[in-house]
Amino acid sequence: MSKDRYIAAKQAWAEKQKARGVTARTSASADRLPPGQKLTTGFPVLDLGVQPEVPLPDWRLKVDGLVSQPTQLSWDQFSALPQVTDVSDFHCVTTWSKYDCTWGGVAFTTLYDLVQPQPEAKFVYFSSYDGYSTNVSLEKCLDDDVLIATSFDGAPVSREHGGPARVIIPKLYAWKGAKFVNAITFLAEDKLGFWEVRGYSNTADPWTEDRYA
Ligand SMILES: Nc1nc2c(c(=O)[nH]1)N[C@H]1C(S)=C(S)[C@@H](COP(=O)(O)O)O[C@H]1N2
Ligand SMILES: [Mo]
Repeated sequence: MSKDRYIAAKQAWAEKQKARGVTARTSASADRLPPGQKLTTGFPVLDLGVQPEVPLPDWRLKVDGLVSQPTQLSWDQFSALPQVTDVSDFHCVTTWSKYDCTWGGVAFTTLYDLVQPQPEAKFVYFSSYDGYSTNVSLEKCLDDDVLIATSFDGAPVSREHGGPARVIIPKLYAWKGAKFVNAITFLAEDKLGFWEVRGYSNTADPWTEDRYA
């Protein structure tokens, strides 16, 4: 499917769900699988039909916006930051979930400390090499399981899964984690990302089926 048709189809789906009254639900599931999700053992690929090829010498991560120390990191500089590993579950809004993903990389809080956001910074906007973007409140980004991941299950994150580096925010639906990330911008006002402007929830909590805005 072409990129435009794919986006149009996904947007139409969101509108149909909304018309059926499926927006936020309050029924939370007590077990590990969020309501409305099905467990998968594979690892589906979701993208915009573009998997940009970014050679490591060309890769950059810009961290800017309302920060005291804006920076642009090369791959070597990024790799020299403290590395962490976290095991988490992955929930895609299209109803599949995957358990026990082992992600390795740099904690969001490490970048936060590096650039020293100003007190007015309350939102984070992520931009990617494929033109994707997504937005998350700063508060949600500061959980210790939020990573800029460069490895998955012990191997470099593959290109189809968003390598060289992708964001992982396990407590939110996976569209909030930008694959192929290349900029992280701290903002005072919220700014909607790619799917958020197309009908997807701004808050994206899997446990309340917070799928569509
Ligand atoms: N840059 C970029 N990041 C993205 C996407 C995308 O299309 N482009 N899709 C999002 C969606 S909808 C999901 S479910 C996950 C999918 O990650 P996966 O392809 O590794 O399963 O990436 C998210 N991050
Ligand atoms: Mo998704």
